[in-house]
Amino acid sequence: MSFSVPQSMPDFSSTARSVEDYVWSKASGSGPSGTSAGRHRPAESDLPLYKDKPINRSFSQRSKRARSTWIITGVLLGVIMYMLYRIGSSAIDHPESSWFFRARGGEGNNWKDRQNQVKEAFLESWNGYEKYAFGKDIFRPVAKTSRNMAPEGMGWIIVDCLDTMMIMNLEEPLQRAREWVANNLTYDQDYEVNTFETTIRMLGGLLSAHYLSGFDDMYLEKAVDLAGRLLPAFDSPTGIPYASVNLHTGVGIPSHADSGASSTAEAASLQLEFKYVSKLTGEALYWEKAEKAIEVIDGRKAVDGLAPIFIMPETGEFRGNQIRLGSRGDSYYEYLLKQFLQTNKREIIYRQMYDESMAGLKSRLIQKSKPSGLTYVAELDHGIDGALSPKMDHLVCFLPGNLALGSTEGHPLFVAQRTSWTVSQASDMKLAKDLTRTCYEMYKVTKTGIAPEIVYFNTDDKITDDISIKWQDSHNLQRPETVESLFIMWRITKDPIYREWGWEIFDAFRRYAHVGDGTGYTCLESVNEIPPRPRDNMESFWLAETLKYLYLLFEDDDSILPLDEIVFNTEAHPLPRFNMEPLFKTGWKRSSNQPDAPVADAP
Ligand code: DMJ
Repeated sequence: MSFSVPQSMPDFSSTARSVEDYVWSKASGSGPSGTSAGRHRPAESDLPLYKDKPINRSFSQRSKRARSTWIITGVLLGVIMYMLYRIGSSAIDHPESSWFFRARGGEGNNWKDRQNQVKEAFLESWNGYEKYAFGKDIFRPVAKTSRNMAPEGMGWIIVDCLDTMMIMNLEEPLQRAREWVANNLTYDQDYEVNTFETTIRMLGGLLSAHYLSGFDDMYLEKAVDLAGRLLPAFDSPTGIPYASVNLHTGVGIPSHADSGASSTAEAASLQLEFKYVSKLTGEALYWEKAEKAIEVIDGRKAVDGLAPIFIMPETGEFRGNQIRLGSRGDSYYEYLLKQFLQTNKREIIYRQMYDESMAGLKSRLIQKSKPSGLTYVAELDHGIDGALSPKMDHLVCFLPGNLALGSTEGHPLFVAQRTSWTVSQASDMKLAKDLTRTCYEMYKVTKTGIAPEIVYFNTDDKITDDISIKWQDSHNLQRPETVESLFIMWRITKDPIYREWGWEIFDAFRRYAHVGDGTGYTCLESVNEIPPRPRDNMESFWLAETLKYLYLLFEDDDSILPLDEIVFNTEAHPLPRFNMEPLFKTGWKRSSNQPDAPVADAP
């Protein structure tokens, strides 16, 4: 089997897709040609039925033809470049002063090489995992030990990084990973999982692997099985998902902490995955359950779109009044925007909610530190009218990338500015730039050059440091949010500073988080100790997100995973944008007095 990064995205609106939608609308009786005389209407227990679907084979064939053309063009260009280089360097004794050297950008033009170094870091981490922990959910690279979370393992690390291997063209390890998934992975286990984490990492990972592999049904089969096992999490009186669910018994379980409340981010960051399962299976149930959660949250009418971070599945009421864009709040805002993008900007309701929240963010949470005036996002510990806390989680650093994505909808900045460029778009982009700088500074201020989990910004005129770190917050968990934003900022603005910052961050990981004996990279106890003590663990998102985003940051070809054609889920798993018609629609309306929004044009 040969894997390569797709040169074009599958097109759900293609002729093949129309046939597919037709077949599926007939089969499910839910489309425009609804009645299905003589056809079997699938009951819920019949899933998965996707095996019967016609598959858009032309995608991989098109991709092969495009590859051949690129290879020939690439070889020719390579020969020409080599000849020019020889001419330039033989004419002048000191090549570094030659026109050709300068034209290449001097020492700076080494992004391919840097990208390869990221790939090597991935391979080293993977090889350590494969040698000492293959198939296990948790890997301690220093002790070289491992263990499972579920009795038979969840595929926690393997499934989370399948698509990174595809993107990096790591064919052999990918084959071994695929075999493990095909032969060893079962989700039929009497085990209670976190609904959100399992959805974004496992379901998202399988869906993305299905998509990037050119629709390998093995991954989809596992995904649909898992989605069915996760669905009972939504069976609360309100439709707000429970924090956990037992994969075998199919029982949703309220959080054991927080008085049974679900976190708002967790309840509202399942939609991209479940909606894509609906699209692939033609079965509306996943869609409906997932969107219901957003309807309930919107019904609580959070002031200025800033939702408290806990919500009760039993009543649909917020619990407490803490508001933040860090832990338990973050991806609620991310998925508002991305739901709008995922369905090709048809579901304007999510764009409205997102815009409302971003306006609330700007008016209530954005602050400047002293003395340097770094822009940061404060928290509200005591409700919307309470005092601001200058604490910011590293998790918030997803926000600059998200703001940039919302500003241009994934298009390059110069394109967006040419077509229509509103005050609000410009303001989102400005904030995105300012916050990206702040997130970078969170790395620069530490002794290792690696960011801690949480920082505090200074608001006092007498203190000279903008950023301070409490010892209990000084650990690093290999989190991706800053490099995620750097990647998006680079793609959208093309300002090379974002690549340079990403390289500095990667270099700091190599210096201080590298285990050193071929087992990869570890979390750290404190980013302000040299040498740092390992917090012996490799997070699955080190492979799934951090290294993937760094690799993509150093990729020159923007047609690889183009931001205006795909959406990354919150675990960095790319999923295609698609048209929801004819089978699906937004099944709810906002209860607040929102003006009717114009219907967005399909792209
Ligand atoms: C990941 O699982 C996801 O990015 C999630 O949205 C936040 N936490 C981790 C990474 O930090």
